[in-house]
Amino acid sequence: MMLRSWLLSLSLAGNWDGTPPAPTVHVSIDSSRHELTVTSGPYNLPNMPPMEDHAMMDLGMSHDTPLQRFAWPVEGWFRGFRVELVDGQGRPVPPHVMHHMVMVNFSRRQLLYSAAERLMGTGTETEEVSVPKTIGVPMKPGMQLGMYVAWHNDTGRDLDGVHLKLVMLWTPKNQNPQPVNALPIYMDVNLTVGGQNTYDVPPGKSTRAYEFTLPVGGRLLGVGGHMHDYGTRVWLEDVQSGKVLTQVTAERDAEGKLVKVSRKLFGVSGDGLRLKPNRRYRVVGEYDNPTGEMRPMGAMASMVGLFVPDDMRRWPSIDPRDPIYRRDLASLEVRGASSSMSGNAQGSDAEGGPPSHGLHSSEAGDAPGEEDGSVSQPHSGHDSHE
Ligand SMILES: [Cu+2]
Repeated sequence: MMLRSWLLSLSLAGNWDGTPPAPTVHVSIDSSRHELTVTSGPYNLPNMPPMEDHAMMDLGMSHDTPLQRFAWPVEGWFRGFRVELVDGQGRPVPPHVMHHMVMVNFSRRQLLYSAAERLMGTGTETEEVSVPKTIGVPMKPGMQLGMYVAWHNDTGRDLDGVHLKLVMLWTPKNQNPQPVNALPIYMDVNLTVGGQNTYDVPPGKSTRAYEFTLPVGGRLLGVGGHMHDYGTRVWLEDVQSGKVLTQVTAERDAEGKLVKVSRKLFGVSGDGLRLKPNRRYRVVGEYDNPTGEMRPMGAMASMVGLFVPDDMRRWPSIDPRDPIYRRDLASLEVRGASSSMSGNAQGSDAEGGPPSHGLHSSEAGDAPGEEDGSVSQPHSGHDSHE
C-alpha cells in the first residue's frame, strides 16, 4: 500500500544525527470502504525477557508509548477495527508484541466515571473485531482521540522501526436505517479515576463491590470482564432487590490462575438487559485465593460492555473543571513520559488508570470466533497486561 511505503521511507530515513525519529501518527480515510487507517510509529523495541505473569506489566515491564493524538474525521458510527504490525523492513511483527493498545475519546465522558471515554482497546490478539451494522458508537468529525500502546517485545531480537496500522471501520451517516447508538460502559469494583484499580487479594474467598446509579437508562447489549489470577467472577446486581442481573465467570487452571473470563450477549436485536436511571446497581468482583497468602495489589475486577442509552441527550457531559476529570487527563498525559525505561515509577503509577473498554479484541485466551464477532468483546477493564 502506498501509505505504508511512504511511512516506511520516512522511518528508514531516520534523523540526520542518527537518533531514531520520534513516533508520529498519520490518519488516512478510505471513504468507499468506510475505513480509517491510523498509522503510528516508528517504534524501536529492544528485546525483553518474557513476563511470568501479567502482573509484571504493572511493574513497568513494558514500553508504554506517550499518547498520540488525532481528530476523528468523519460523521458516522465506529463499528470495529483490526491491527497490523510491521517492522522497519516491512516484515510482519508477531501480534503479541503489542501487549495492549487503548483509544481514548477526549470528546465524550464515560457513563459512570468523570473520565474520558475509552473508545476501544485491544490486547495481544489482533483478529478483526466488529459489531453488526445495526449498531455503532456515534462519532462526529473533530472528536479528539488519543491512542497509546504498551509494547512487550519478547521475540528474542530487537525490533526497529515498528509501525502499527490500526484500521477503524465506520458506518456512514447516510446508512438507512441508521445504526442504534451503542456506547462503551465500564464498571470497575475498585477504580480511583486517574489512579489505581488494583487491590489486595486475601487468602480464601473475598469480594469487593462498587455501587453506582446511571443518569440515563438504557440496555446492555453484551458484557465481558477482566480479572487477574484467582479471580472467580464479576457480577452486576440490583442493590434494592439483591437480584443478580448478569455475571461473567473466570475460567481457571488447576492452580486457580486465570485462563479467561467469559462473555455474555443479550442479543443485538433484542431488548438487551435493561438498566434504569437513578436506580442503585452494584458491580461485585469475587476472588478465591488458594495460596494461603495475601497477594498485594494482585486483583482487578471489572465488567465492560456496550450500552444503548434511552436518550443520548442525557449522556453526562464533560466537566473540564472537575478535579476527578482533570486527574484522568493528567494520568494520560504522563503516560509513557519515560517510555522505554523498564521499571520506572511513572509506568506503574499510570497503570491503573481508567481502563479501556468499548470494543475490545480479546481477553486472555478468548476463543476466537466464540461470538462470531457479533458484539463487543469487552476485555480488560483497564489498560494493563493480561
Ligand atoms: Cu488487570
